[in-house]
Amino acid sequence: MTFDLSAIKSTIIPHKVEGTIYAYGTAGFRTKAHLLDSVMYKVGILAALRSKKLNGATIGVMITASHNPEEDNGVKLVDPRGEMLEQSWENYATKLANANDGDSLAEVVEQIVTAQEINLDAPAAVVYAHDTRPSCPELVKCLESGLSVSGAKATGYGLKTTPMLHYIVRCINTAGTNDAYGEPTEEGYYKKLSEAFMTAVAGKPRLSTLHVDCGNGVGAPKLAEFVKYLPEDVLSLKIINGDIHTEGKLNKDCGADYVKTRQQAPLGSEIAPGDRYCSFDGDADRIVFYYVDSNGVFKLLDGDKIAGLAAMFIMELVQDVGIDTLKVGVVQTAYANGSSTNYLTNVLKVPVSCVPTGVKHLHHEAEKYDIGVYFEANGHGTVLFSPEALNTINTIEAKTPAQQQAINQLKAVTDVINQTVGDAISDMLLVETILTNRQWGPEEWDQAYTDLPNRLVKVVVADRTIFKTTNAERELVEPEGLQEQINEHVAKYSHGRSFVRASGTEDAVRVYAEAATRSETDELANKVSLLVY
Ligand code: 16G
Ligand code: ZN
Repeated sequence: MTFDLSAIKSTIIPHKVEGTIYAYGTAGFRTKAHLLDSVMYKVGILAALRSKKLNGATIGVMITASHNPEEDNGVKLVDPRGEMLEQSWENYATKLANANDGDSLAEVVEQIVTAQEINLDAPAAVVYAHDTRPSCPELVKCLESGLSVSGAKATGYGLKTTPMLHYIVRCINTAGTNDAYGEPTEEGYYKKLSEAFMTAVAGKPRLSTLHVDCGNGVGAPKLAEFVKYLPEDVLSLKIINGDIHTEGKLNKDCGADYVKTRQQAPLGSEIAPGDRYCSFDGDADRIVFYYVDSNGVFKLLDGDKIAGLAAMFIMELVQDVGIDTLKVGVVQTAYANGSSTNYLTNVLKVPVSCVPTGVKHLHHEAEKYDIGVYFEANGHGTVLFSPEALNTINTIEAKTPAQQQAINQLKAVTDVINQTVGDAISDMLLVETILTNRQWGPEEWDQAYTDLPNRLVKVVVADRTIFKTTNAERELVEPEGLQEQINEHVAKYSHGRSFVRASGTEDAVRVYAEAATRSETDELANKVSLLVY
């Protein structure tokens, strides 16, 4: 169990390409897979140190590059309650990854140990999993070698979706407490979700078949396994793009990111009016829905639409249960469609917070509410119930059968939802719960509000770090004067809105624009892009 500081000097896996610089960003480390062997080894060390710091609490490591192309890969850490790695540790991750010889690596480890007052003899436990990328098996070995030199008790969970690993970490760390989250196994996950879903839709007729585009990723085999836990008359699913064995197919012209950014149906779908569709991304932590209307027009039901649906349903349930003292809130980013914010604020009359891009920001803000609904427009999100809210829901006594029914349903909803992180399978079940209870098709769901036309443009610039933002990324403070120029353009358009921010995952700047019509939106996006060059 001891940490062998001298051994890391001889076992270090150095960078393959000299001069590569790594950064632990919004999505952990993410780059071309062949550049990651050294990083994986260091992440093994980091995970062990994090676990030792937390007296042996189990830490998770997920190897995935989500919606990125197949040749990429990545890795991120999961903290004991299933959340993302605490932000203050991201810097340690970056420092470790960039240490390129045994001596400097040992030095960085010592710095972390001193700064965090870590007892190197404390126990360490780490669980890890990976997605379907061909590069994973090699990278897993590198991670294992870092874990081994750090004396961590390491347990591989093999192929998993990202949210499954988050779930498993939380289950392990809460086992035997009042706060136990479930069985820390894949089967335990399927059972918890399927049982909760059956309760949540009990007595309601099943909806038509939902086609699920799995982006040829890990969601496909896992969803195929999951449906075995649900009778056909409760939920009917049909998987498309479920080929995880043919090289080159992962996320290729399909999956949630493709559908959201192109605003078109994925390869392999033959979508007709009346059909119901959704898409997962490559590690199954994001989901978007879509359909074509009676005129054959493609319509997207993205993360904003899911947030609106979930907030509406949960607020009504809370009222039916008679616990509307609980404060419900919604968290969005600047990418949320203006119409969605308007709907939440003025129709549902629910408080809305706007935070910078990246799940950790949304998650933390959502924790400030009793029930916090958070979704990024790209389909990543979930609902958090505070311990007090859960306690209220679990202990309230019904005075009428109608109230009892509402309580049962709200309890089931808290179990359908993966509260550790956004989860495509769990979010899919939440949406199906609501649509089944309302007996709604996608068109009824879509009626809540009409999206403003919007455009997202990627602009490659010489140095994206000069773009500094404030006000949850909605305004630029630097380069000086640029925001005023953007404002001048925006003012000319009805419902105009535009903002510029540096990407956290790509070497580029993103320009977002929305306005009352498609042509005005395109014009505004163009004008702002020209300012940024
Ligand atoms: C990462 C984030 C995602 C965000 C995206 C923005 C997590 C787990 N993932 O993938 O939430 O939407 O970055 O990318 O936080 P960008 O900075 O390149 O626009
Ligand atoms: Zn993902």
